[in-house]
Amino acid sequence: MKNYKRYTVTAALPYANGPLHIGHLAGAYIPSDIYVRYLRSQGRDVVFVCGSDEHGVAITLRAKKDGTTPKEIIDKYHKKIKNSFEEFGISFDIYHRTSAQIHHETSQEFFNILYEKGEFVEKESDQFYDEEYDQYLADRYIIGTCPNCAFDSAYGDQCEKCGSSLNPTDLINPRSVLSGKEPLIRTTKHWYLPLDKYQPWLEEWLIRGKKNDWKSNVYGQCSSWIKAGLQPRAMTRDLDWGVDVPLPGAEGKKLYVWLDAPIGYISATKQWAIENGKDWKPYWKKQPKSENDSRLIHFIGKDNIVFHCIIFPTILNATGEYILPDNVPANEFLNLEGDKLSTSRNWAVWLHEYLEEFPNKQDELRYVLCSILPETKDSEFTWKDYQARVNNELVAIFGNYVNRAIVLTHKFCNGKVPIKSELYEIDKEVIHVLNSFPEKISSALEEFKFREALGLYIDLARTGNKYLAETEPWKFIKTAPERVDTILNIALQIVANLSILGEPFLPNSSKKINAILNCKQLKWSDSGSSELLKAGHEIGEAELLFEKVEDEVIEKQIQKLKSTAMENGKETAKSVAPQKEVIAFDDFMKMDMRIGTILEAEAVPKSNKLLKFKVDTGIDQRTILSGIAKHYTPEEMIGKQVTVLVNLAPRNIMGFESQGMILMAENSDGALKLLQPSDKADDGAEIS
Ligand code: B3M
Ligand code: ZN
Repeated sequence: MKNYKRYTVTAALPYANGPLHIGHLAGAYIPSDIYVRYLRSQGRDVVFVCGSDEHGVAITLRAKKDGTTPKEIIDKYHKKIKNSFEEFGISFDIYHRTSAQIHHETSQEFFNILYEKGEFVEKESDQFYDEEYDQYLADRYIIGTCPNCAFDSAYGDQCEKCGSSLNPTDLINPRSVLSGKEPLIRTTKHWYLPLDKYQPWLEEWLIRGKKNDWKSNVYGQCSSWIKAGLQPRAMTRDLDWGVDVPLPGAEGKKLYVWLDAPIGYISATKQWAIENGKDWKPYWKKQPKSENDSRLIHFIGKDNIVFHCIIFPTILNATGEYILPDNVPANEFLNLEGDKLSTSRNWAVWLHEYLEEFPNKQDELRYVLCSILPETKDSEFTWKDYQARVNNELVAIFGNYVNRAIVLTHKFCNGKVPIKSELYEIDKEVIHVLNSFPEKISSALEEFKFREALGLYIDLARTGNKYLAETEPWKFIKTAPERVDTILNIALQIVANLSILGEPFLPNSSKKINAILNCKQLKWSDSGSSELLKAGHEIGEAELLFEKVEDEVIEKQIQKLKSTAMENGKETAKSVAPQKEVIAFDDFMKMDMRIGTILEAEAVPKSNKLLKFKVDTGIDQRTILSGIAKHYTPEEMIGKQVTVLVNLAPRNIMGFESQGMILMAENSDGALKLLQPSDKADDGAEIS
């Protein structure tokens, strides 16, 4: 585990165009905060920066939607977002904003460095234009169908569904967000970053250099993007909101938001340095060889991978002066109750609302979200799972253990840490296990495996519970009080360790434990020890760390979401299942799908779901079973043409061999629909 001289940790700058929800926390902010708290606890030199992303079309569109100005939007939401982060203990060293003067200056400096080095290519190009609004259409002003995943509301610069980075002209059926009409094409001049020129460098630095270090979901997206061949990308826009292009004759041109936003990490660090009497350069600029030991880590969500792993490093590298990201442990998406989180559909658990409805329960949400972080694939938040994890893990294991150790100490040892005398085998064993926890949790955190690290942390509380259950000190307080003292001394040392090791995950609970133990926050390096609390030390009163979540509390949240779904004209909360993991084209080609005709159909004895068919697949006639008896009768199926996956391994179902699968579409209400050719097709016609 390499110990760097200093750490620059960034978390994605949230657009100041709306409040934060649990998806934001689960994407970049809880992982980054855990990582930084852990580093700080080890006494390492860390700067943790973030801020509001206040430019770009996301802001101007929100202003247009709300009938106000971009300035009013960013002032409103910058404040709201900053407050949510503070409330949830996301411990940035600075939460800055890209509308600040220092950021405009820093971004323009970057542009000038690259411009003067001749890194940009000045080019006239066709740009979508909305005649009705007399406006060029860049980024989120233009939507259309994603050429990669067919998502029908992909933006002009990226597809939020599959994460692809796009040029507006890549979109199928492009439409202006302003007028809703198909846009015109007009030529306009912009300054392009010739990413194709940096392809060899990226193949070396990323494809070969990061293969073993970066998470597979991140590395995979980057390598497929690079291998597809990098294209020049415009780094300026025709907009009236953003950082001015610092060139004569460039009136009306702004820097592309994804050029200026990542530079926001640097301008935030500059501002932090000013406010704290520090030098920002060692955290970002290459230092003399001996000194050049800064680790830059970007925490983001998967839709920002390309910008943080390819475009921003290319810009940093092109200046020749900056360090490059050592790792970008991007998370995938968090979904909510079977549907994608959506600001526009109000399908979210908003942080400011959670804080109102669950006062002082930030650690509970930190815990649940950390337990389900979408570290390598999308994951799901449900209120039932929230209740189960709080009640069965935080209350029943962690909180219960701490409370037992404290209550027993007050009951049998007058509220003082008792003397530890002769150690039995079981004591030596639990002390040995305790010694191993810091290293195990550290290793997981150093590899950005936050779910695993949290699971290990709760195992320490389980270890404590098991120790008390097996030693049962309450049984021999009269016969062997010194034995009771030894057991409770060790139990209290475990509690003290839970405070140190838990601080990155559950900072408030850690503080509460310190108050109960009447001791100050100890350092990570102290953890693992069974000598943290000295005999005779007076502890504080017992206090429950967590409360059970009652059914009605959860039911209220679920009903709130359902009514939101109804307002959105959705009969049920579920609408569209989230997309599965992206697959390679070759994987798709392994499937052999054909058109077939149903020759015979009958119900399957003892089953109310299955129908048994004889299908003419054009290749042969074969038996296929399908779970559609609740949706179609045997009679109505005969003669229908269907889509068949013919090369699926045969399966034995209710005593019959089913040789393939009839493909169906499932509505959100569970209704099954046959996939049929639009008109008569040949049996055996191949589908691709
Ligand atoms: N503002 C977040 C987003 O795409 C974007 C991140 C910028 S980090 C420099 O929602
Ligand atoms: Zn897509």
